[in-house]
Amino acid sequence: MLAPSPAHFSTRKSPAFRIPTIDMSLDRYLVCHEIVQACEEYGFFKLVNHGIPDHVISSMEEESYGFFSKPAREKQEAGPPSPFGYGCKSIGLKGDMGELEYILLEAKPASISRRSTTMSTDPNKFSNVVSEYVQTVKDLSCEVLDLMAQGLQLTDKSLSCLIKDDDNDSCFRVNHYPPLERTTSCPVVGFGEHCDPQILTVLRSNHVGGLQICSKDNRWISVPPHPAEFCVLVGDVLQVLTNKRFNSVRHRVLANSNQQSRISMMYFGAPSPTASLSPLQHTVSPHRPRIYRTFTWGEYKKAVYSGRLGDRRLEFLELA
Ligand code: GA4
Repeated sequence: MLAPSPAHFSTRKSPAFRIPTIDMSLDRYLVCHEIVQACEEYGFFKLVNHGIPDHVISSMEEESYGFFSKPAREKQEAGPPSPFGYGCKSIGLKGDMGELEYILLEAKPASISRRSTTMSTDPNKFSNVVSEYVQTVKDLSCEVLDLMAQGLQLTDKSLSCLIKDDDNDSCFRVNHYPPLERTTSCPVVGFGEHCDPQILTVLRSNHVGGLQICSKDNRWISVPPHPAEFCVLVGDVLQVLTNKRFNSVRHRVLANSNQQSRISMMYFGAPSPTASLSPLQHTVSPHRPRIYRTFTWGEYKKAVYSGRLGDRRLEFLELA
């Protein structure tokens, strides 16, 4: 069990707080503006009226339940999780632990298809369902990045081109948090606090809660679960590209003892390992001098994967 640090541990709900929610069916200009505001304030927002068909979501959820309900020995055949496969409790390579099991996949149809043979008795179906979900959420991510670019007055596709690159390093993860066997009076952390290193994360969960985001004033805010909504999380690379106008959001997941399993699925949009990254023009000005040096995603990923989950890692990219 991971004990939360007392200084950070507050589940108080602020009555004034409302999770930013973007209705994608509204006027584009308004949507761009709201997205930029949410990314500046929280690095996080929810999306409604996103246009993703119900069947794409429900099939993905069914395949996830199907996989996680298999006997442990069969699931282990799809492991270990590094770089891709099945993982149970252990997160990353440096000893972090969580109250979950998960699948980690490369977000590419050919790779999904290869992995499916170890994950399902009907690999074709599994592969088609996962690939369709990933492609649909990738398209949504590109649309969101284009809206962000417009809101920031950047050139049109300056953000989405990074994850559209054939050599993009995006990945897909499905987490399963089984209900805790013991009842506890204090909350237990299911997935420890961290920021996602990529450009952005698009997350969807079933009806079971647990996700919390950290506000600028260090309060943990619970995100109400909604199976038909998507959450967008700003990642470290987007923080760099926007010269810290947007902040990557620290988040964590609390385990629950209410007899219900939480399933969440995340698409992590990442650039090519060789992509050269630095604050984009227009985000740098005499008022807002450049904060980060140029680096490649490959270089940053290597540093991230050799650290602990909760590390604050962007500091080493800051210019002196
Ligand atoms: C956090 C975001 C994604 O889930 C992930 C995670 C990765 C892993 O589970 O292997 C990491 C974590 C994540 C950041 C720090 C390192 C790497 C575990 C860990 C301790 C797949 C990712 O890209 O970075």
